[in-house]
Amino acid sequence: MNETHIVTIERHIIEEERRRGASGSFSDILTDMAFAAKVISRQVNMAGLVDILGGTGTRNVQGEAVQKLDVFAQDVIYRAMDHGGRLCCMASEEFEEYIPIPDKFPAGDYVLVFDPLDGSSNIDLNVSIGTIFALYRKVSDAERGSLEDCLQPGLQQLAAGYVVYGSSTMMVYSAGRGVHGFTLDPSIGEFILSHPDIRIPDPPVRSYSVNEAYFDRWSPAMQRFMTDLKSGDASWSGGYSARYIGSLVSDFHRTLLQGGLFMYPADGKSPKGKLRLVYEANPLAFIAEQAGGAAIDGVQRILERTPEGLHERTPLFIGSSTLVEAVGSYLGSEG
Ligand code: AHM
Ligand code: MG
Repeated sequence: MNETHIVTIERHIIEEERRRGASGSFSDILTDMAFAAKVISRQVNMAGLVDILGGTGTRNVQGEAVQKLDVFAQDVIYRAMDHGGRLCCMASEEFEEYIPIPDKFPAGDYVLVFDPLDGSSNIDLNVSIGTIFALYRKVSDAERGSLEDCLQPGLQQLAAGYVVYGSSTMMVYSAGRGVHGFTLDPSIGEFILSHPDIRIPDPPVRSYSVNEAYFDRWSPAMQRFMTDLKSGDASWSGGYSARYIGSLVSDFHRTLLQGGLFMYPADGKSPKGKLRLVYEANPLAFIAEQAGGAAIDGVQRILERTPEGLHERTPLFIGSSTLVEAVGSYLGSEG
């Protein structure tokens, strides 16, 4: 008889809650997130069929073109979360300000931050995209949250996760007790545990992930690291393949499963890098560390940074600890 247990994400979340002796609110938010992910996944799969491709003609707060599927994903997550009485506020990459739970609904003690659909420039190309999220506990006295609640250091995250809409849809989450991956079976509409207790391999499969077209804009230390990574004489250098999808969740997902190093450095054009600390770097850093990996901005551990703004950008180096330490030893000495 096949002894493998079949565990749905809902069952897993409830069992985690029992182990922690938690209240249930927290589990309900994760379960609602899994539900929203299924709805978004269905729509992503339909994107080539329905008249949803292309821009809406509007721009988000970063000045980038917003595509219809981003708006859809934003709306689904918001509507799955606004009325449950568990959140006090939310913050989304698509909104300039944080979003208090409306007065008509009860407010709770948790804060949800999310990037509803990352990598949206890839939608038209049938390249994998993703959703990223994190949960914090409210720290202010404001009933419906405040900016302070959304700008907590990543170390305060209670849970974080992402969904990758790839050749299959997967949801990966951590509530501070390891990292667990679930694959959506679309025929029954359930996320099933497929990757229990994920650890980032170290030593990794030798691959690095960076937009190397920007090499000339990088600092001398970053350029030196890249050159040495490929052909240096350190134990961690040489023998690499380059893998860059240009879709953060997918590039991170590969790095999580195979090990390696994902980089989005600062450069002459984007002195603070491109990725967002609150919505992208912090949740993925939490997951990387829970899986035995590491994440830095070049100098500092990502999770120790206190965000100054909701849409603050940061350089990001994330993956197998050995490689994150290696790049840190180059960039940390830059001065
Ligand atoms: P987005 O939030 O506007 O979709 O941009 C973020 C994306 C990431 O998914 C990806 O890692 C990065 O932009 C790629 O940027 P570049 O094209 O500069 O390499
Ligand atoms: Mg994004």
